[in-house]
Amino acid sequence: MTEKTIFKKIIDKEIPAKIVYEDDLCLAFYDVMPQAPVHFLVIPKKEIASVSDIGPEDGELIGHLFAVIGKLAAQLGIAEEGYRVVSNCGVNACQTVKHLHFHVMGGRPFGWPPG
Ligand code: DGP
Repeated sequence: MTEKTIFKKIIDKEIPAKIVYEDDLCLAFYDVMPQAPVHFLVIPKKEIASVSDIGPEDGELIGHLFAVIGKLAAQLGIAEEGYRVVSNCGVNACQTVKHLHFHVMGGRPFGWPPG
């Protein structure tokens, strides 16, 4: 059996996290290495390794995750000035945790294109 990812352990409440929001399908919690004044992660409870592993059957779930992102961004006060949503996928994008996650960052300006 493969070892649980750190995010699966957070879902299973085996390790603590500063949880922002939780429902049957997803969990949102603050990133331990924040890159912005507000930086939280939104993850599905379903174990999907990365964007590359999203299937057509996940359409409703992914839509739900983005609805949650928008709602939390508004609640946490970053929606008006704008925020960035990022999903690192694979080695070149520096994905370190192989459980699909969306970084939601706000409270400062972000450059484009990214470095
Ligand atoms: P990445 O896989 O590169 O998209 O980033 C994973 C992010 O997860 C990284 O910004 C740090 C964060 N992270 C890693 N381990 C933990 C943890 O145990 N708790 C929390 N809250 N965040 C974590």
